[in-house]
Amino acid sequence: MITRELAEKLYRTMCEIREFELAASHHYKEGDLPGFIHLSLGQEACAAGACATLTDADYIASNHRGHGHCLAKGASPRHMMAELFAKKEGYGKGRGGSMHIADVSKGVLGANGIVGQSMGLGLGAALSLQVRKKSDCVIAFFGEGASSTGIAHEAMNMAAIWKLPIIFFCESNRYAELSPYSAHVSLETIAPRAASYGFPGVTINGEDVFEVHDAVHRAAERARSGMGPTLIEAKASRWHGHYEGDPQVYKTKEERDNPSTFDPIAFFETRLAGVVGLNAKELERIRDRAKATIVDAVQWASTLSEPSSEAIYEDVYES
Ligand SMILES: Cc1ncc(C[n+]2csc(CCOP(=O)(O)OP(=O)(O)O)c2C)c(N)n1
Ligand SMILES: [Mg+2]
Repeated sequence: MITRELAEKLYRTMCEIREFELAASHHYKEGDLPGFIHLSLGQEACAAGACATLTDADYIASNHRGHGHCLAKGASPRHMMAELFAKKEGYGKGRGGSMHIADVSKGVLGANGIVGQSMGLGLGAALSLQVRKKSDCVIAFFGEGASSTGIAHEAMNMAAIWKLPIIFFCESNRYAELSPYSAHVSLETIAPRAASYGFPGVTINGEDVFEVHDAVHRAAERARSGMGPTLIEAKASRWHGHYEGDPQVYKTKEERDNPSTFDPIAFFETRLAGVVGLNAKELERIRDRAKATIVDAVQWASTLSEPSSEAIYEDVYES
């Protein structure tokens, strides 16, 4: 059941993710952010809807396209932006960058540059919850490309055998790196793969934040009550290239020129807001606050200092 309060939260989170990603894109083009960044523009409803079902005691394991997951799970926009700007106050002290953001106090176990590893990491966290007899659960976020890796199948098999409290959340965003879905997946949907391990798999509209919330809420209840994993495949759309700066020559010109044909935020504004009685003025107020939060994060991050070169030897284990 989506209350008005929950709908406001879902919308605010989607707007914060959108503003964060637009700001990151802008500052990347300006040359302010070192390294690679992968943006989740167009996929905001997945992170917002899924994480709104969780508490701080639940965990998420994220992938290389993880800004939205971390924000939605409660990581600080300031400290995330500081990490992207490679500043000392960033989550990784400015040395990890976009793909290595973690905040254990919020249950964010880490973004991850190794495709598929969010599933292994999430599996370990779920086993730990089971051993400690907790009723919390884990979401492992991954892409449809990652769904064909060896670790994906090992993790799903083990989670099924041990009935671990984990939700395998696949953001099926039409591409894996530069390859379209049909070039690397033989099925029309990923969800039926769950059947081969004996647990439920569902395909949902990842652009409808209410639908995402509903599916993950059910899966979380199943996980918390000891019934084991669920695979959720959310069909979504990756607006930008694989990484910022990707010329996207593998997309049609039409797709490149109109990336926002499917817009989960516009869908919320035109179709979902009315269901819970949110009007245009209220939406504008929430959007403005989200924007102000990200403007503040960028301003804060850009004034901080970089780590010293000696800091590269800190936090390194010696044998
Ligand atoms: C183990 C491993 N193999 C290959 C890569 C290179 N790589 C980075 S992202 C990516 C595609 C991932 O596609 P998908 O899982 O659909 O996620 P998306 O980028 O679409 O969010 C690949 C092959 C990697 N980082 N790690
Ligand atoms: Mg993909």
